[in-house]
Amino acid sequence: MNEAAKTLDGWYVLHDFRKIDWSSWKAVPQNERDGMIEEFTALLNQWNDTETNGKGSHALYSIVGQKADLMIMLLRPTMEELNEIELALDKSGLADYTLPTYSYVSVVELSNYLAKESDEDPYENPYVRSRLYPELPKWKHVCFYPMDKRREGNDNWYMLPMEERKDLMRSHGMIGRSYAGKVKQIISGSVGFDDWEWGVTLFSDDVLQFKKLVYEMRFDEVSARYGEFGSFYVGNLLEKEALSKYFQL
Ligand code: 76R
Repeated sequence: MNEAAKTLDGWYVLHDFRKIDWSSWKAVPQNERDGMIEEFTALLNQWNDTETNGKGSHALYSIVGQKADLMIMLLRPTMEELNEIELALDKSGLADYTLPTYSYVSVVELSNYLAKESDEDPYENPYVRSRLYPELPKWKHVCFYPMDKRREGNDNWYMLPMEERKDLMRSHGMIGRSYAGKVKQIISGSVGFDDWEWGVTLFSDDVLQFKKLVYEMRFDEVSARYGEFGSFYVGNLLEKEALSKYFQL
C-alpha cells in the first residue's frame, strides 16, 4: 500500500450557509423582528464567550451572490457541540426566516508533508496548537470552497509516492507563503465527513487577494494537475453590531 499522509486534527468545523426568506421577513411586525435579532445576538454573545475562553471560534459573513446570504462558520472541540449549536440555531425565531442552502462538515487539518522529524508531541507545540485550534481572524472578507485531489488515470494523487507528494506540496507551500499576512488559510479535512475531501477557508482584508492566490495556485502542479473544486462562496464580515442594520427593512 502507498504511504498515507499523517494528519494532525484540531477543532471540528461546521460551515452553515443560509438564505434569508425576505418576503416572509417583511411580513413580520418590527417588534417581533427586533426580538428575533436580539435572540440571535444572544447566541452570538454565547459564542463570543466560548471564543474568549479558548473553547472554540466562529465567524459570521454576509455572502455575495445568490448561493447564500449568510455563512456561519463554527469551530468546536467535538462534533456534538457543533450539533448542539446547529439545533439551537434551528430552534431560534430567526431560523423560521432562513432557508438552508449548503453546509460543510470537516475538521481542521495539518498534514506531515512538510513537517520536520521531531520526538516532541506535536499536539503540545504552541505553533501547531495555534493552527489546529485557531481563533478565526475578524478580517473583512472570506472565501470558502470544497476540493478534492484527483484520482483519474495517470493523474492519481493517492498513487504518487510520498517523496513526490512532499516535493509537490513544498512548491504549493512556497506560493502560499508569499501571501503571508495578506491571506490566512484554514484547511479542514472532510474525508468520511462530507462530499469533498477538504474545505478551504480563506480570510483577507483585501478581497482581490483571494483571486490572486487561487489563480496563482492553478498554475502550480498540485492544483493544476490534481485539484478539483466545488462551488466558491465569497463574502464580507458581518459584525454583531451591524446585524440590526442588515435585517432592517
Ligand atoms: O501547513 C502549512 O502551512 C505547510 C504547507 C502547506 C500544506 C501542507 C500549505 C500551505 N498547504 C498545505 C496543505 Mn495549502 N492551500 C490549499 C488551497 O485553490 C487551490 O488551488 C487550493 C486551495 C489554498 C488556497 C491553500 C493555501 N493545502 C494543503 C492541502 C492538503 C493536501 C493534502 O494533504 O494532500 C490542501 C487541500 C490545500 C489547499 N496553503 C499553504 C495555502 C497557503 C496560503 C499556504 C501557506 C501557509 C503559510 O505558510 O502561512
